[in-house]
Amino acid sequence: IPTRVFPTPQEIEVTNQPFISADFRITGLKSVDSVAISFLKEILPFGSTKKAIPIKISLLKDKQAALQRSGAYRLKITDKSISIEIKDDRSLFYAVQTIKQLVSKTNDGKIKLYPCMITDYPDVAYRGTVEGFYGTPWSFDDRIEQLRFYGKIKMNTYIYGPKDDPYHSSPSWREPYPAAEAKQIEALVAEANRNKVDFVWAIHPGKDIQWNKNDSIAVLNKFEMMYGLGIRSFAVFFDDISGEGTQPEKQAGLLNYIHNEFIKIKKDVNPLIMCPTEYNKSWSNPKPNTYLDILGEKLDPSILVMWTGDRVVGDITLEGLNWVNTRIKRNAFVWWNFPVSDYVRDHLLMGPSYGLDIHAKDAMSGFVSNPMDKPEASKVGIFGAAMYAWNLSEYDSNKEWIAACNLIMPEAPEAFKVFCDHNSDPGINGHRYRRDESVESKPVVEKYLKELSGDNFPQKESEVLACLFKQIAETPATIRAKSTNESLIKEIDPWLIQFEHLGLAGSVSLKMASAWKSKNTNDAEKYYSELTSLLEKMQIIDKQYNQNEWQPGVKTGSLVLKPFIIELYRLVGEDLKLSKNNNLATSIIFTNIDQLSLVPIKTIDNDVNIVPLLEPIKIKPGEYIGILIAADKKIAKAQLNLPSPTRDWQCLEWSENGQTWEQINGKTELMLGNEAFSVSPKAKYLRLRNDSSSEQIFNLKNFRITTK
Ligand code: LTM
Repeated sequence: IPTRVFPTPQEIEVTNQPFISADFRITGLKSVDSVAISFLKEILPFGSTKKAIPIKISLLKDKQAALQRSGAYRLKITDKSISIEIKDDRSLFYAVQTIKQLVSKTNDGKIKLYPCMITDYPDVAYRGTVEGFYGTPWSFDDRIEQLRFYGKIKMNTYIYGPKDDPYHSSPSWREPYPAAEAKQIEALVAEANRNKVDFVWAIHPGKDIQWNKNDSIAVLNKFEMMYGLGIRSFAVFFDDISGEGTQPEKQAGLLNYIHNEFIKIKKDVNPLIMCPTEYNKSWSNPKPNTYLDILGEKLDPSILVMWTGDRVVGDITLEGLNWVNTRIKRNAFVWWNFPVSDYVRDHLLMGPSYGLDIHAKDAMSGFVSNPMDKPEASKVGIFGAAMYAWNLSEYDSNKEWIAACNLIMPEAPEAFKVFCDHNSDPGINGHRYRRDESVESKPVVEKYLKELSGDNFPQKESEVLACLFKQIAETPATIRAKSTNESLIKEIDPWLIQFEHLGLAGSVSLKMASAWKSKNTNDAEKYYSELTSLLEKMQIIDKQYNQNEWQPGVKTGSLVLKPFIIELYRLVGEDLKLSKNNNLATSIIFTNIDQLSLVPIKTIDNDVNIVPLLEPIKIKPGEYIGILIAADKKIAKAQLNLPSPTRDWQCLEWSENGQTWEQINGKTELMLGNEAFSVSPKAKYLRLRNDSSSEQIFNLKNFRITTK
């Protein structure tokens, strides 16, 4: 068949003899979901000729329990007819998603379909994401795109709970959303409905809630306002709070009140979801009759209780679920903290979604993934979560990771896999959560290092790693050139820049080690110096990009590949008694303009030049271009020719350490000339910064420093 059906259906039989048709028509049930029907019409050509293949939509006749679940469907395709049996609107929508995956087109535009018989339903009732991270919430456009993505991968739940939305949490949870935001929520709900996703709006009142009538009514009023915006699913979060708000009896009292006074009264609202304060085993009081048992005892049985596993961030095991389920007297609703990166903001978590028990389907009521603040990049992890929650026993994390890369970057799937493969471990962190990274390269690296310390040079491993580092160096350019997903590229941009440098540094480190091992000291020293510059550049990228206040910087290949390069650098440096610190051996470009990050520097004796560019360069507010000179040099003078339509944006500065800057006044008029000027003897850096609030444009004709 042309493509696999995802998530893996519960039962599927497909023949390998396709048939071709130009025409289809609908029969059977009349009042079915119009969104699914118009979607079906986008996939299949509809007509009324005699040859048109009838698509019959009917209610599921088989009454087995699994087929009573929302979204269950049975699809039978033959060359004479298509039959879609459904439980509800969601079933039809999912059946149509499956048909879309099965359809391909002949050269003359006709439809090619493979006869098949599929019986399908989800293992877990609620499957989706919880936008529950700390940091900048997703934008409106991001969320629209996510909801569409969830429809495609048969996820049915999006829980809205960004910690940094003040109207979700303190201080403003009691207040209505401002009009513009309210309108956006309405539009999001409409998009969620189109994609058969429940938009669950969560409130996080526990930081300052008063356990009195006023605040109970405040929660109810807020829910009523959200109901008015179209919300039909609600949650109350009590995570990450302390003090008064944490009392289980009071929490249960409020939740039961909401259940009785709101959920039960509105006839069209889904069961209430809550996130407890003790939301993982390591934070739970193990003694009987404490927090979790009280919730289990007191909460109305219909209220769903969230749970992150044995730890805040960790694997989901059947054993761990059984432990909590006994206490809360219901099946936990899993809040899986993956691929969220709010605790390791200098890393990306792009690896497979693994650590999920494939035997746990009867132990959970829901499964949602908490993603990164980067919605497009998170799709890799989310896809895995969706595949898992639909069909646990068939879940294979690696297979689905490959499928995710193919789906998310179809224009450059191999390059994207290389990128994700080496950007998956979060690094050392407080949750002690680690992920595999560079899985296939790791044994090669280990063998290389082992052999290098012996008598023989590891030729085979060296070749494999040289290929890998070349591929890594080329990956960002391939992704940028081929992928049409601009949002994704923007999200991962700093890591793409750093990844390219990782590849370059890796290639040079291998050449250095090879020269060193064959006792070609001159070459080894030359490569050592080149590697010093690249490592210094990686440090600069780490200091310039993604400068958040928590974990600033850009780490890539940090589990296997970067430590490997550093190990070679140390080994050769120590043996040849070369400079052990990272002091720059040669001058390098100092810029945060992406377009320029790899522009080379030409150094001839004391003359240091940024190699000029033909095309004009755009410089955003705060961006700069400059030079960091080699450790043993001083700046004698400088000479710039950077013509630009206006010059009042240009701020010329020097620095000794790259942190504090001194302005060189009155020098911007020199930008159009070639007159040399002197700079403080303390200066190590010289840069021209866009000091205005708008993007500017200039030509890089001459940026030259004379050193002494
Ligand atoms: O996990 C829960 C229930 N709460 C918070 C999340 O908001 C946060 O994103 C994750 C990961 O840092 N950890 C939490 O404790």
